[in-house]
Amino acid sequence: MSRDEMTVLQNYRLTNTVNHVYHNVEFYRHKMQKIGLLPSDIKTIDDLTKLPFTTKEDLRDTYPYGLFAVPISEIVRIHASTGTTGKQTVVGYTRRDISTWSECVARSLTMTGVGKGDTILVAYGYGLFTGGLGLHYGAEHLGACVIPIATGSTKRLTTMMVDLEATAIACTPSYLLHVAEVLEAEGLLGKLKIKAAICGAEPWSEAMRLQIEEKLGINAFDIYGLSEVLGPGVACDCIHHQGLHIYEDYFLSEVISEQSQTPVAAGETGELVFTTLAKEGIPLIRYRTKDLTDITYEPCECGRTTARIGRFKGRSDDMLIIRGVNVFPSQIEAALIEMGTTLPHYVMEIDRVGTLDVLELKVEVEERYFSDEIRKLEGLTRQIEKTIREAIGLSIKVKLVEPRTIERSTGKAKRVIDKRKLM
Ligand code: DLL
Repeated sequence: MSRDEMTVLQNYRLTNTVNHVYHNVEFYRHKMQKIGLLPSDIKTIDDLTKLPFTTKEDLRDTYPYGLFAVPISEIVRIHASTGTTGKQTVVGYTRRDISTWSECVARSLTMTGVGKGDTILVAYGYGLFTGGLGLHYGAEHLGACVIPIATGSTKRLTTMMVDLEATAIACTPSYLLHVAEVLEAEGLLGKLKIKAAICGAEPWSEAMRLQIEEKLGINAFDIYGLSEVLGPGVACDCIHHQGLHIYEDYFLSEVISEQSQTPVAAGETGELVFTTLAKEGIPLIRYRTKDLTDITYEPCECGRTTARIGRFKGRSDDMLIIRGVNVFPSQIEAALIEMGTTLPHYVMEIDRVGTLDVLELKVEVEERYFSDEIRKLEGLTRQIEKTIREAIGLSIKVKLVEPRTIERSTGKAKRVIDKRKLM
């Protein structure tokens, strides 16, 4: 589809969505009335910025059904956010929404080369989290054979991977690295038929993606999504790995400056904002994701003309401010992986000692470092401290720990323990 054709479709769908929320969601009607805006004032996507933003807090304040635009009798599925703070947020899907979602996931899988004839292990959590069922329906829609292994036993997963000759796997990237280690320890790496991994649900660096590809001898793809907007399948990268293609016929995207709340220039980093264009259950207007990325409208080498978002820098609410310096966990991850001397498992602990914030990075290294002379371990520790200091502009304390001492997660990895917030 050309950009002009896409714009025509987006204009049409935006006006429909605005009418839908104005007439069916009191929250939006009030918000629009407050600024004297009528649905007829929104004629094209150029009018988008006239519309107010929606935030996660709005979803919480209207919990559970305040932003639903259809009666509950039209809803066929509920999911809820997995957030660790605050009240849960609940989202609902009509039959058509489920079909749109499956189509978006099917498009994503097609980009990764997965289709009919493939056997895919879906190792995301099933349940209120959107990962499991989202990937499941999308893969079935394509005609692929789904193994709904979910989360739980890594041993069962590695056995099924080999015995059932799975050709693709979908799970979080941090968990896949753990699975790769287990496969290696079991001597199973050479027995795999896996060709693609569809990873997402948490920030991960390009260095980590390449590490997964190398360890498993596969292609690793980045799939993005959030439950408020849909679930997995809002965007995904193609074989060229030059950003994630957004399904712009369903999601109108903006990247804005958090401070000025106005669009940043193409290529500049800002907060991603989505307006859903075809959702019935919970249509969202200018939803602020807090996810930080950049956007390009340049056509991709693969031939797709849709906008692409860059690898995520993290979330604005994951950004740590330590002694006045802004730090993203992904910067530390990229520096560690680039060094190549540690294992990919780490956790950051931030504490306040007196009035000073201290960041301690615990990172796993191979067993042999602990049997070598203590001098070598100390040398490596200083080297990592120096590399990270140069990467983030802040001195930190590094503690090297033995393999498998940092807790593994089968879902989203917990990389940060901020003891300052716990006090
Ligand atoms: O994590 C949906 C999902 C499931 C996406 C499976 C991909 C695969 P939530 O639990 O609502 O939904 O969390 C959404 O996770 O706002 C991002 O901060 C983060 N996130 C999701 N995918 C990526 C990704 C699912 N590929 C939140 N890269 C989002 C970086 C991601 N962060």
